[in-house]
Amino acid sequence: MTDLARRIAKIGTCFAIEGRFVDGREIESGYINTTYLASYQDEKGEVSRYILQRINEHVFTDPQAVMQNIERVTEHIREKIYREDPQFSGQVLKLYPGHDGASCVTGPAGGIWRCYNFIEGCRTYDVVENTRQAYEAAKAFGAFQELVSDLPAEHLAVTIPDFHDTPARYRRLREVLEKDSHARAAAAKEELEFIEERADLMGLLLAHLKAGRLKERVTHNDTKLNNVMIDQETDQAVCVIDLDTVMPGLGLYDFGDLVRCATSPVGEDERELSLVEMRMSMFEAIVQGYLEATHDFLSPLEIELLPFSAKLITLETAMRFLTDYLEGDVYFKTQREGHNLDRCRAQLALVKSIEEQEEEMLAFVKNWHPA
Ligand code: GN1
Ligand code: MG
Repeated sequence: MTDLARRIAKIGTCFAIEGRFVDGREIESGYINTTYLASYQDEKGEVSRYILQRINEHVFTDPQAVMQNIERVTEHIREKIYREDPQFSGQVLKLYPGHDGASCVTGPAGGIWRCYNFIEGCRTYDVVENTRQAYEAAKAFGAFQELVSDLPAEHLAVTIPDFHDTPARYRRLREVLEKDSHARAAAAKEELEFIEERADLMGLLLAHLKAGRLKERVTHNDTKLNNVMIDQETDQAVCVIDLDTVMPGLGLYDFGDLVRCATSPVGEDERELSLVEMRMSMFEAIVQGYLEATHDFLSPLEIELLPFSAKLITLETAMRFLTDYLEGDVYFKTQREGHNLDRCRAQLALVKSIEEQEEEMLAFVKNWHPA
């Protein structure tokens, strides 16, 4: 057994998991938490797999509040699915508690850990391969919003304040730029100008919220494509994962983030910017999947703002990557020098591509009608 597998086995002993530990490895796709996949074998020889995950306490300063939100949301969804469609009850995230019944534990070498079931027969994608996957991912996030639409937003804690407050993200970028603690601002001059030119757009959604024209809902807040488990054989979306940022928010940011992650043919850190593109075919599939699940409860204004939300969240994400680059890469995990700057540049290329097609995107949304 490798040292890593041994460490994973030790963490696993903290949880109420049945069977004998047989194998463990790291899953490296997230930027924030540390995630391991662990396999256990029972007496009959059957293998069950679990996710063991360490919560990044630098990002989530109140892990208990995060866990409470997740418990509330998973229980709500499980009960509802069980009532309406019991066959799907195994395809929802389930927390395995520690031996004292708590939903998270302190690991043998420290850190706050939790354990989930692993959804079998599925995989995740960083880039969509076809419109079917885009449609399915959007339907899954839409269905998630629908499932929690009757859960009052105030029942959930705000675990990261101002998470999708784009003007606040801009202010923070400007503060970090002012300090320029790692002398990196000069490398990002063009990017900073591009962002500045769009400063007027940043407060639009929050202004609608403040004026009562948009409603706060329970939202996922991290609708990355690789947060949907997709069935390997049928390409059907089975389950939405990564519920750490589930909290009160605007549904539009969730939709927009999906367009950001699932329309470009290349990854979010692509260096060859000419390859970054908002593909209309993928956008149409996303609108289709999302609205099929949500049109009953979305307002006309929310529907009209869908294309704008894609531009806004992409700009916001670019600012977050740039802020982290200027601060010395302290928030997002990076794999190479300048990784956060590359990510920022790819996001801005996507903003440009969205702007070029915004009218067409709006026309498609306005013409959409339920079948
Ligand atoms: C982070 O952990 P992960 O990779 O799912 C981030 C998201 C960003 C995303 C960009 C808590 O998500 O907000 O959109 O990276 N999560 C947090 O890829 O900040
Ligand atoms: Mg996440």
